[in-house]
Order: sequence, then C-alpha cells, then structure tokens
Amino acid sequence: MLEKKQNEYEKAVLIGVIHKQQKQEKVDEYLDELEFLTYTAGGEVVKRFVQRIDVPNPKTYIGSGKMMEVEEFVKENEIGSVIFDDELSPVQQRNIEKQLRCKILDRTGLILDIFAQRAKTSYARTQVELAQYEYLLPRLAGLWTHLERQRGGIGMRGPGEREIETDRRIVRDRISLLKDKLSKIDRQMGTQRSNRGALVRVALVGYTNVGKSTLMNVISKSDVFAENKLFATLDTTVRKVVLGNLPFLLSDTVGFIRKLPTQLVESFKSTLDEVREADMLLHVVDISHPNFEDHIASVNPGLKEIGCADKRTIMVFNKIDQYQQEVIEDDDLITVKTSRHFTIADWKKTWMQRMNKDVVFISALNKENLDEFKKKVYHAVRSIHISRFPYNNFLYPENLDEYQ
Ligand SMILES: Nc1nc2c(ncn2[C@@H]2O[C@H](COP(=O)(O)OP(=O)(O)OP(=O)(O)O)[C@@H](O)[C@H]2O)c(=O)[nH]1
Ligand SMILES: [Mg+2]
Repeated sequence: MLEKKQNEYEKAVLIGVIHKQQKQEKVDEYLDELEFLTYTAGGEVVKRFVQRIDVPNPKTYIGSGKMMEVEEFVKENEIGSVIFDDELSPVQQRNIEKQLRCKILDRTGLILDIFAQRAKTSYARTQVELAQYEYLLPRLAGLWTHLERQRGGIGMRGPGEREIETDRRIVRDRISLLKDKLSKIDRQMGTQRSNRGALVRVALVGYTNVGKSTLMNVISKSDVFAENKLFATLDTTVRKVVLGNLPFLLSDTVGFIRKLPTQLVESFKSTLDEVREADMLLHVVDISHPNFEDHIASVNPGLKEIGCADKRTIMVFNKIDQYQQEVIEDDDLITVKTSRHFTIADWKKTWMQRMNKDVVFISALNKENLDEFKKKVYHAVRSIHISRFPYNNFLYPENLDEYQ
C-alpha cells in the first residue's frame, strides 16, 4: 500500500452519468472537479464520456453500447486509467476491468490515491493506509472470484475460498494493527493539546484548495505548504498568533471535498480533533470558484459529523482578486440574471447578509482587506477569552486602537 510515486502524466478518460433530474451543467462541474483530482494524482484527461441513464447498470455502471464506445477509445489511444465519478461496486469494477483491460478507478479510489501520494508524516501515512485497507477489504472477494474464473473455476472453489479468507485475515490484522498505532499517537497528541493551556483555539476549515494554508501563512508568518492542487495539506499545523496584544492558537488542517470517502473521514477523525476542540472556526471559501455554494454545502455536513455544526464560525470569502462575474450585455434581452452574474456587492445582499458580522471578504494572496479580517477575528477571540476569564478582561480592551 501507499507506494504512489509522482511519474509522468498518464492518459486518462473520465466517465460520468447524468441522472433523471440532473442538469448537464452539474455533471460538467462534477467532471471538472474529477479532472482536477486526476491532474493532482498525476493523470491527464484526454476525453470525457457522459451517459444519460436513470439507474446505473449493475454489471458495468454504464450501458453496454457506451462501454463499447469507451473500449474502442481506450484501445486506440493507449489509455492508462478510466475513472468513474461515482463509487463502483466490486462487481462493476471487476467487469469493467475485464472488458477495458486497463486500470479502473472510482472517485474514492482516486482520492485515496492522492492522499497516499501526499501523506508525508508517519501519522498521515498510517491514517491513509488504514483507509486504503478498509476500502480494499470488501473488494477482496471480488478479486479472487475474478482469478478463479481466469483459471477455469472448476476445482478452484475450495482453495480460492480459503485464500480469500487468508487474505481477509491478513488485511483485518493489518487494520487492527494500524488502529492500535493510531490510538497510541492520538493519546500523545491529546496530551500535547491539553498542555497548551488556556489559549483560545481557532481552526481554519473549508473545501480543499480554497487558500486555508495561504491565509495561515499570511497571518502567522509561518511556512505551511500551499499549492494549486487538491489536498496539499493532510496534517494539522498549529501556530500561536498574536493580534494586538491578544494571543490565540490557529490551526490549519486537511480540506473537505464533495463525497469525501467515508473510510477517509473515519481514519482522519483524529487529525480533525483540532477542529473538534476549537473554540471558533474560520470557514474559508474560494468565492472565485463557480461552485462555491456547493462547496460550502459539502463542508457543512463534514463539520456536523465531527460535532462542530454549532460552533461560532466566521465565513471568510477568499480570492476576491480572482472573482469575476459573467456580464450581461446591454443589448442582450434573453439571458436571465442568475447568481453567475452577481457582483460581490450583490452577494453581500443575499443569504450572506443574514450572517451579518460574521462574514468577511479577502484575498490572502494579495493581502487585501486583511485589516477587516483581523479586526473580526480579534473581537471574536476577545469575546471568547473574556467569557472564560472575566477577571482579566482589562488586558484586552475592546477599543484597542488598531482594531476599532
Ligand atoms: N488568486 C488567489 N489565489 C489564492 C488566494 N489564496 C490562495 N490562493 C491560491 O490557491 C491555491 C491553494 O491554496 P492553499 O493555501 O494551498 O489552499 P488550501 O485550502 O490550504 O488547500 P488544501 O490544503 O489543498 O486543501 C494556491 O495556489 C494559492 O496560491 C487568493 O486570495 N487569491
Ligand atoms: Mg492547505
């Protein structure tokens, strides 16, 4: 497990399905994201196949006609991987592999692959390895039936079954070993956290690639790895930050994504402890992304899952330097105004208005509007601090010049 090296870009094909009430546009957006994931994993997408289908085919996910089309393309263009936007059942994966004779990945497999490639510390590697084995376990039986058939099947059933059992046992043993290892590290980290004393704790959260690490670096003068690929950060970094004279702890951690594999959420729970135990969240959003509202909607359930739904949260809309709305020309009387045409000022009047003081618009990269950002964070942290230590509120005056 885990051996994923960065090599040359491998040719890949994407496959998506449009369900009954879905719009083509939505599926295009999903595939855009899948393409970005593929690129992050080291692949180059050369073609997308999309099929309108209500119920996925239980054998091959897409219909047999479409499969033939894909098969032809894969052969002609020496495609290395075919990547599906949804999770395939072990049976589907096996059937498709047999027909296309190349690597078949689903979204979960792809995300696991990226995590494996990016996990640097032993803690992150252990978490990813655990998720990989958990993904593999239900797929083991499938792998073996596949072999059985290749060998002709007759007379193979006995040993085959036994080998499945042996393999399963090995994987299960490995899983419990990894879990033990993680719980040991967790205990150590728990102690570290409890040693940090009474400082207010603030956590940066949000979708992947929105600029959390960039913002962390800007306000804590630290050097956290940030780049324009998905899941640059897999660990949690904590820094002490001082605004005015008010010190607090700021943490940066792994980002969320739509349909984050359950195995990963499970094994990354402890990485997210810092978020769980935070006093306040800064939910960073890339407002220049056309789907930023979808991104928020996929981060919120993740936060809920780790019990953070009701924490005080400041929404930080980042990358305003890159924000560009679509423009309706004066003589265009057909186009209907939608959110795609909103300026930032228009956005401020939408649901964002209801969050009144807990919204701020910045560019972490160009350091735009950081003063307002700092002011909001200062006041929020201050109010948490003095509710905890009412006797020393004089230390942090409300009307500190800098943060008026
Ligand atoms: N134009 C623009 N780009 C930004 C801004 N902030 C961050 N970026 C870029 O967005 C990309 C992602 O930034 P990161 O800080 O790595 O994002 P992250 O949220 O930590 O991402 P992961 O750790 O991968 O989940 C990088 O290429 C940054 O340079 C901004 O305000 N404007
Ligand atoms: Mg990051």
